[in-house]
Amino acid sequence: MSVIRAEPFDFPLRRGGIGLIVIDMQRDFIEPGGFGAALGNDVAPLQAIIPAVRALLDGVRAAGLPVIHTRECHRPDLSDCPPAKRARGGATPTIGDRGPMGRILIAGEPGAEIVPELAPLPGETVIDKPGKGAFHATPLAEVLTGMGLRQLLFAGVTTEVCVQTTMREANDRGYECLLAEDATESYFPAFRQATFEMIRAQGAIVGWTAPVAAILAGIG
Ligand code: C5J
Repeated sequence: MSVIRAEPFDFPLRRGGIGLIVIDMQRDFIEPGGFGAALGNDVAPLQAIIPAVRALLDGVRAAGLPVIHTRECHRPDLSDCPPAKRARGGATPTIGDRGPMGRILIAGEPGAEIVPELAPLPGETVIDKPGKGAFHATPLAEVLTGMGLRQLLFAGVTTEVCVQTTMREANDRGYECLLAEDATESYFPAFRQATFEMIRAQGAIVGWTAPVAAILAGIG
């Protein structure tokens, strides 16, 4: 069996059973004028990972492996947005309000779209999710079962929120999960690093981490 050189130990690669989930690489988190910026964050570090995510996407696509993209967004009537979520953060504008890229985190608005460099290809699955985790109130569990996957690669933003939440949910569902270190980013560098350490602790209690180059070498 081939492996991906990873931490805390090599990731056993079960060919045919692995796919990539790219979490929330949306304009609302990555470009000025979106949700992330409205919360007072510098979005530049998130923009900087676009080439690494693209390299991972290209390699996974070239290997013929499935790709799933997620988008954190809500229905225009906000019926799937708990008032507590909308109220938190103290941001103005907030979810559902109008900003430079349309209504913030609302499906169909320009800000909710994935950045053009990472746009889904025809045939790739796109999951719109109202929560931080991608399994809550979405068909992701059924999609993964239908694809016959047992292992998942993860990339996207933000590391400690939507990426980690989804990775933990997948881990609990029995998937072996590997996070691409240089293809994920946080508005808080210390949170990103802490997430890596939490994932890898106690013998890969949530999963593995590895650089994109190591992943590409393993799946190539
Ligand atoms: C956040 C996300 N951070 N995609 N969303 O609100 O991580």
